[in-house]
Amino acid sequence: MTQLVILNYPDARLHTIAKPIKTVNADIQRLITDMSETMYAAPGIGLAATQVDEHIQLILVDTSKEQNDLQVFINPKITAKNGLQDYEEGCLSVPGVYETVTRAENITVEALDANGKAFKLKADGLLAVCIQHEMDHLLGKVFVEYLSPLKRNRIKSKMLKHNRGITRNSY
Ligand code: K2U
Ligand code: ZN
Repeated sequence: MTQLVILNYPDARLHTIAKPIKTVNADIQRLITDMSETMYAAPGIGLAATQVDEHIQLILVDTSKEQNDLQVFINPKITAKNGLQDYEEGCLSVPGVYETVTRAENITVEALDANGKAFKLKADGLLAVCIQHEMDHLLGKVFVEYLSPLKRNRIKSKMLKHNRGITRNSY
């Protein structure tokens, strides 16, 4: 298993639109394994392939307390949603930033699982928030884009300094 590098905002690659997966093969299953290791090590409760610079429609979610209930969504589509909920979100691509975002409270998601089998899931609460957050990544959208331009620009400046620090210390 390999831990993958997570892209940091405002890396332009985070705004790439992910392509559908045509065949769930061994390469995809290897990526799922590597992404799960990366997510649990972060630690995080979700991760999109976009964040590890793989621009295909694949997201992982694990909102369980014991972090032992990995859910894989390939080519996910939201087919129904209702209600609204506010949640203070974070993002592994924007470390140290937590801001409230409003999203649908209840969603129905249709996707393929890690074996390529189609399934439908009804989700609410944190699971619904996390799935919507990850699916935004597949559209090239980072959660800070829901914030005011003033807040977003402050976060961008903070992240540019943070990223410079990482680059400087990596030699
Ligand atoms: O996309 C990511 O960076 C993964 C997020 C998923 C997430 C964001 C907001 C709300 C729920 C899930 C990371 O797991 S951020 C870490 C985190 C963990 C628990 C609750 C909120 C944020
Ligand atoms: Zn994120």
